[in-house]
Amino acid sequence: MLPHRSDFPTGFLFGAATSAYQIEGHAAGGAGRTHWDDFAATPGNVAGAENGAIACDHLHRLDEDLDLLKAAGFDVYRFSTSWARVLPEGRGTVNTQGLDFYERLVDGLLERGIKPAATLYHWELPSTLSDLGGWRNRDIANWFADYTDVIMSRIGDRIWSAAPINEPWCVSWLSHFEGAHAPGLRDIRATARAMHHVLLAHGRATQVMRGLGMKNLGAVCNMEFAAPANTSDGAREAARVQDAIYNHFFLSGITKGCYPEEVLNGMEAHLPEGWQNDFDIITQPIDWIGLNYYTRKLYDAAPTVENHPAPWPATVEVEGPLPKTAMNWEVYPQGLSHFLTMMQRDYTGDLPIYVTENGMAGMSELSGDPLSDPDRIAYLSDHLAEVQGALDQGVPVKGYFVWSLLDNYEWAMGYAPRFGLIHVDWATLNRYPKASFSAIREALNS
Ligand code: IFM
Repeated sequence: MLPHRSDFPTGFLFGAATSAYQIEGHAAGGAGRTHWDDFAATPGNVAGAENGAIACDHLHRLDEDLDLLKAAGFDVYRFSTSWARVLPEGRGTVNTQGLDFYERLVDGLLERGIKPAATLYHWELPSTLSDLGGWRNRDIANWFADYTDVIMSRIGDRIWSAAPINEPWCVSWLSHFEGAHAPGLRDIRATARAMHHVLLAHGRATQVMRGLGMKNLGAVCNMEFAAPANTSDGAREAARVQDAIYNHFFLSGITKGCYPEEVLNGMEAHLPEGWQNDFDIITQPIDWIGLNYYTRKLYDAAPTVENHPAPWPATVEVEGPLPKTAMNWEVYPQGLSHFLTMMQRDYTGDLPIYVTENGMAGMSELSGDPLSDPDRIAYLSDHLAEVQGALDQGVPVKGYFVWSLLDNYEWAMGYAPRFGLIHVDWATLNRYPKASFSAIREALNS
């Protein structure tokens, strides 16, 4: 059972979130190749070498999907625009079909009384820009600013809120240090550059959108609760370092104009020259901050390698004991209120906070009408209770977005994990609402 709309402050917004490459069907509509197409085509990177070529075919089923958002009673829809759909080569020639599509999307939302919340980058970098070094190349900040200008000159006047980049940690650390997402690098210098440039691009895009007269601009960071795997000093230190990398680096850069000491200890030597001079751009004023939250991780000190100390950050992940989702992620709702209160206390004060993503993946064994997904309802309910707890403590949480409206392309895991309130049959692409969709509809419409 989900809490009702009336259990939240008046004006609290409920939304659903998706992203372009995960649902649109990237092969259609004149979009250019992206580094995710390249990454997925490389053996071993993605389950079944699956990519986003068809995904949910949202491009051709836009009205049906917008009707589902409306039927659920959502106030706001968080979607992303694809850089490679707007500018297939990353720069230069505009794909007018792409601009037309995003205009239809925004107008379709407004016609249905739903607020459009746009994200400009949710991971599908045009391959041509990847060839030039992608997020390692400082020029990306200006390429991104130019793309922002093109898309927002067309739809910015009707956008309710906008954020430049989804989850800077994934764009940089996960993709350049862990090699788990495109471009699949494992290189500390590339990582440091990507971590800094992603924030520079955030700042440049924010400047462009302000220049266009847009309001309600924010930033979306993902966070994972980092806990020591045992009581040793080594485990405590490992959790502290991972917490700094994951949960403080980006927020600190954007809101305070500095990076945490624990991260600089390992990364400073690899940051681009003159990084300290970029904070005027990075700390552009924002109107809200978004938190994407799913899980916690346990850490221990990495063992020595042939008597040599493990290189920084010298941490290893340890499997945790809590129940897990289909992503093998522990369910740890308490982390959500932890981060909401931490963000307000240490970084953002009175700035509105939105939970811009939260949800869980199941596998496909669903039956019944509507399709039964009690674990998802419990997950959402437990996390919404943590939001209520934070509200009770005075944290200015203004809204909550479920990830995700539809089952979709879950990046390196392909199409097996299903995050949707709506089941998508991958053979027919038909949509089937799950019980969690009905539970949301009751909670929002009653
Ligand atoms: O599917 C992703 C999304 O693209 C970004 N945030 C986390 C989700 C679940 O892994």
